[in-house]
Amino acid sequence: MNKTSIAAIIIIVLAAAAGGYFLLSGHKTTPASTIQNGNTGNQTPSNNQSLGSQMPPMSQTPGTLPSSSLPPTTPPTTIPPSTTPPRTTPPPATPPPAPQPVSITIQNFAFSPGSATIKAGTKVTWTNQDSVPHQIASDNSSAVSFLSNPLSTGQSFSFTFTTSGTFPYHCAIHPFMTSTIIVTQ
Ligand SMILES: [Cu+2]
Repeated sequence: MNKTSIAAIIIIVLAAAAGGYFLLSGHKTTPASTIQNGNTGNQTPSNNQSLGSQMPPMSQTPGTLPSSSLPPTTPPTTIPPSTTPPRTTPPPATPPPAPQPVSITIQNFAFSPGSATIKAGTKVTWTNQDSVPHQIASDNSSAVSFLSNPLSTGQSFSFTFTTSGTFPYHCAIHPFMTSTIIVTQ
């Protein structure tokens, strides 16, 4: 009788303790989970759905417009290659304006050569080889005027003829010394 009663009491106590523990734990967890799910769960989904349905169209339309407008701006990268061709054309222009200079010797009271035909842009240099001074001067009828200082032996005077025409000149010290420069294009 004693053993069975003690065993029964132990079982009852254990069962009651276990049942109360489960009931307490169950009451604490179930209400908390239902309240939290009910309050927060019902509000957040509705807000997320309403916001979510509005956001996608907003993000798609602005996204598509910039992406379509950006591609046209990239093509200009093909323009740089066009700058290379013009560089090849300038070189031919430089060679023409370099005619060979012409030298005229003053010797025995005469110009040698007596007359010279040159291209426009040619520089003419007179050099006095006489023991007496000479002075190069353009005639008054010449379209271009030039006048040197009196040239001692070995001294030179240069003048560049840029325009076409016939330009007579003489020695200012010895007017009988005459000659002509003919300039062609
Ligand atoms: Cu002279």
